[in-house]
Amino acid sequence: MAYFYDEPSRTFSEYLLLPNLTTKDCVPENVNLKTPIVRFKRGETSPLHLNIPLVSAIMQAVSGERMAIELARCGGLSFIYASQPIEAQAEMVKRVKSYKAGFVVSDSNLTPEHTLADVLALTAKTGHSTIAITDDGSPNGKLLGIVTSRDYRKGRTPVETKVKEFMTPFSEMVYGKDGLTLSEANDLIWEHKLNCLPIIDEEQRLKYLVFRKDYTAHKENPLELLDQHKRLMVGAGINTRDYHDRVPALVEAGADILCVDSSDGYSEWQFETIKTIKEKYRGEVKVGGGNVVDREAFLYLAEAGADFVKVGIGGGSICITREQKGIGRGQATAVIEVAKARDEYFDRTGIYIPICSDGGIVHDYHIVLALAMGADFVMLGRYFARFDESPTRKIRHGMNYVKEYWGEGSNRARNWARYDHRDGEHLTFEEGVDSYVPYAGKLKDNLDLTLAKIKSTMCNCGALTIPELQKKARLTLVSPLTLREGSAHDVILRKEAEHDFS
Ligand code: RVP
Repeated sequence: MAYFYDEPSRTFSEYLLLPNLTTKDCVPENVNLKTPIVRFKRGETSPLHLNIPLVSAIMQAVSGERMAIELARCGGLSFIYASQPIEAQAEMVKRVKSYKAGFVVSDSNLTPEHTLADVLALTAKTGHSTIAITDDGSPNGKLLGIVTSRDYRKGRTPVETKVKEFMTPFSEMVYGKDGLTLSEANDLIWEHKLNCLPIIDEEQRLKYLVFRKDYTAHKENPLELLDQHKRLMVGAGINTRDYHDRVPALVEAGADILCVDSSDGYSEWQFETIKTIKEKYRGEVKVGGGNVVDREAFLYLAEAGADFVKVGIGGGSICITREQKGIGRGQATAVIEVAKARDEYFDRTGIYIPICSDGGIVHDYHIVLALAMGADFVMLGRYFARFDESPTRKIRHGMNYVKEYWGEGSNRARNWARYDHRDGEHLTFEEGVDSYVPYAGKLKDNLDLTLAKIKSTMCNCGALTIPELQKKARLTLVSPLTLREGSAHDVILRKEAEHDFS
């Protein structure tokens, strides 16, 4: 006879946290959200961690290079989507790895033979007043001079004047050599009262420009997630089909961590994929597995060598797997059970395997619930899809803007490898929808607010770190009436009243 669970499976909205004693030192400024992302032994620390417990979903509509750069700058991590050709994915990873905060590739360049008219036209087009003068007018040509608005008088200097006649020539310029740190570049900027410092290589070819204002921005990102070479960290999705070719390309491109992207990770294909990668690279390449929703599946992937395990089936905002196939589990119950299995595995083996709650985060407080239930970090799709940095189009919808957001199991993404049934390279039926989400602006602005809420809740729970929250949290199930009590009730909201009265 089939096995029946005694309890229904639950989702985040069915739980609330109870406050614990808040001591005086328990204030948001003292909360540290650092969290492990790969397995480690008792008494040691994880070789990789996040500075904030959020990663962006392995999805075409979410994790491109722009998202990866901005999220890593804020302390989190993106997993570049796997549903694209290997070369294209590796190129995205490379571009994130070669990004240097504060070092920008010059986008306004001319040659000494151009004229002031060209300078004015370019300035009008780009909005930038600093123009690098190189031998071939390219961003990486030999640097011969620089032009800023201080070098000419608009309306006075004849527009046909050649750039070489009014530019600041290389011999009179202050510049930095490639390899300089941002802090050293900043010292030169201050010492010489510059607005912009060009960085050149040994052959005097222009590499980057460092602007004074960018250094200030860097200072505003103290949580930046960097590797040991001070490059931004980035993850990448893989599948169980072409991993023999995809993994070496991603490793070569510099990916810091991989994750098998599968809607159901409890399979021999996934076991084999993880085990092969761990053996081939002698544990050096970090790879997570999933998705799972129960103890057995977690232990199975733990045995394969997974560095972290992702939890969640059918809870994603764009996911219709439960409707289509009738598989899945309430996200809260899945996280609670897998976290227990993780702790049990740790007690037995001395190896801690972080778990990631993936999908179904609707409100910011759901993130704290997931962490309190034992998740070490959470993966979000819808949340990040709303921001400028997601790779999709922003479209006007009535008086508002929306961004496109589609599931990997939709016909639009055609990520057949994620919904692997080994019956060819196609999706037999959809498990995801194509949708829109309300546009919400810049990632950083939204993230700051979300993190402020997370920290504040943690203080209510008397926890300054995620492990402390996991240990101390007290959670209660809520009845539907308690839920109603939790939002504004039995009042006429001013906004609605004003609308009715007008
Ligand atoms: P959400 O944050 O609720 O939008 O969920 C994102 C998650 O949904 C992804 O990380 C992935 O696990 C899952 N997903 C992605 N595509 C689909 C689908 O088409 N069914 N589901």
